[in-house]
Amino acid sequence: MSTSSQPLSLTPDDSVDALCPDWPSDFIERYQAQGLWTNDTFTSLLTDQAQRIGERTAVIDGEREYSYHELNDLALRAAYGLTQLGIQRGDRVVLQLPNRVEFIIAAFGLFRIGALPIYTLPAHRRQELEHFCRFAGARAIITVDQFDRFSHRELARSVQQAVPSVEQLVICGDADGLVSFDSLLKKAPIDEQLPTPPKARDMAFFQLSGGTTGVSKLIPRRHDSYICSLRGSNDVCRINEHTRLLIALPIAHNFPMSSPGFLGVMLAGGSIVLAPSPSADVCFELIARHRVTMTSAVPPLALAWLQAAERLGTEQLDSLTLLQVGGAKLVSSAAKRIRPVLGCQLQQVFGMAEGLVNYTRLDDSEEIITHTQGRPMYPEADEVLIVDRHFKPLPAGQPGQLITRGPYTIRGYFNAPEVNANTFTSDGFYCTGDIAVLTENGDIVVEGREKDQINRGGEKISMDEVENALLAHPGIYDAAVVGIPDEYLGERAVAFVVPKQGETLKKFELSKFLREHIAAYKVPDRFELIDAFPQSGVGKVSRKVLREILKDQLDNA
Ligand code: OOB
Repeated sequence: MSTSSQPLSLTPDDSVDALCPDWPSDFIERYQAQGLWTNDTFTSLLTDQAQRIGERTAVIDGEREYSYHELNDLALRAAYGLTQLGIQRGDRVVLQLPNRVEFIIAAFGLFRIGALPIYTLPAHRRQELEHFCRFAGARAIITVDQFDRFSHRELARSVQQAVPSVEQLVICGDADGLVSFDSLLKKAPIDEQLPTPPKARDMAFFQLSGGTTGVSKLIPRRHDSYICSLRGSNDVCRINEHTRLLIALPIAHNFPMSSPGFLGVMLAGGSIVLAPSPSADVCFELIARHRVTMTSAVPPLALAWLQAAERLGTEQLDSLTLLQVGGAKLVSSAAKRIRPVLGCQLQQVFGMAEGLVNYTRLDDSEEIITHTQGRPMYPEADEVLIVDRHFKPLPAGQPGQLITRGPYTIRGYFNAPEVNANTFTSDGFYCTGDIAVLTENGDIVVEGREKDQINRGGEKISMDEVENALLAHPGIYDAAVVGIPDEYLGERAVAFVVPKQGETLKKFELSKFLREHIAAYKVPDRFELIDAFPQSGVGKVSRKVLREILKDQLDNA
């Protein structure tokens, strides 16, 4: 069991500023002097666009279309409505919404009052939401009535019962007696009715880490450093007001949010098209209907679209010039098929919610685009080192752990001093846990990982977290989760489960049990019931060694 996460819970009135590590002052001055950090905030970004290009289309969500002016107006209404619910500057608000415009309205509403959204995924379930609410002392949850045949409204209700800090629930769709999101939008406030807008150095929101210890850690992001990553991404990806970006991946994830994502496109004055599902049938149709120019996918989705192109043809993809693929390693054989089959350029994206994002460049050779995961968006400001076990930098060609520091890579997780001590070097480098090689040309090739995590087609699974969730089952004595290679997903999860004496466990019941507590993507693809874990000669083995032994057993079976 993990012991490294802080078992702390906050009340809504606790300030989180001191718990969000910041850059040292010499770095702050440097990034400001270099123009990497400016005085812009997400609030100023949207009001500027509303003034500059107010009539242009910002977002398309099904039959609904919003101009920048309308979006800004709705964000201000949401801000006012939220203050009327008692949400104030510095409050944490869990946002759990699928790809719909309310996500953007809610986020910009919260930014305007200086409240801090915590971006959860629609896949998250009770255990995850309760943890985020408790750990951050969230005052409210904003969610949807239902999505994918699951009632998020009831989930929010049960989380509220368990976590006293959660005073308000706001529901998009049928609110069933709770506060409806639409009701927040009734009044257009005048400036004096809203608190002072945020400043560039303020905290803006929390993203979630993939998680290596028991639970996802919260990633504190500030306006200035995050907008820096948008600008860099927009330059590399050549985003402009003609860009039409389709959001097929979950909008709350860092990739479709900021690489360059919907926020980058808003900064450039382009248009965003929200896809309710990533399936090829839905997305190809949206691409054709709205003349989409670019989109982003994880490798299994790109593979699914490659396959669908045989069935659906590619006439609908006429306008698409760029497909970004990232989140997990794209094998070069698949990379090579993107242009010939889908008729658009490929860009590989190797990024992380903690910061650093690497891109292949649009004018790179086909060889670099299909065989590497690119280079940092700011080659001068992003410090990237490949190091050995003693943190000694290695020369090009030699694999080692990638560590990084820069103007948009965090200096520490929220409220996690012990984890931070293990994950950041004393001079502030983030240790990614990724094993990579630098080519002579300076491009990064990801070769593997040394962190305790499974990357299931871009979705990150902490083995610790799943093991802990299994141990909550009354019939389970012990459990260990391992990742095994998979042609389609890159990796899949297998759980080894030791039942308590006299217990008979059914595999499908274990899967059902987990689904009630944690996100479905974390539920192992396969369960192996065994009588006891293998022992080593020298007493109890570490989790890491145990997982290795079990994996070998599978390989040799
Ligand atoms: C993105 O962010 P996260 O936070 O979900 O996951 C980060 C981790 C990386 O440390 C690495 O292990 C893996 O995901 N990863 C890749 C990869 N892109 C991410 N591994 C191999 N090849 C790639 N291209 O996944 C993320 C954030 C922003 C942009 C893109 C991806």
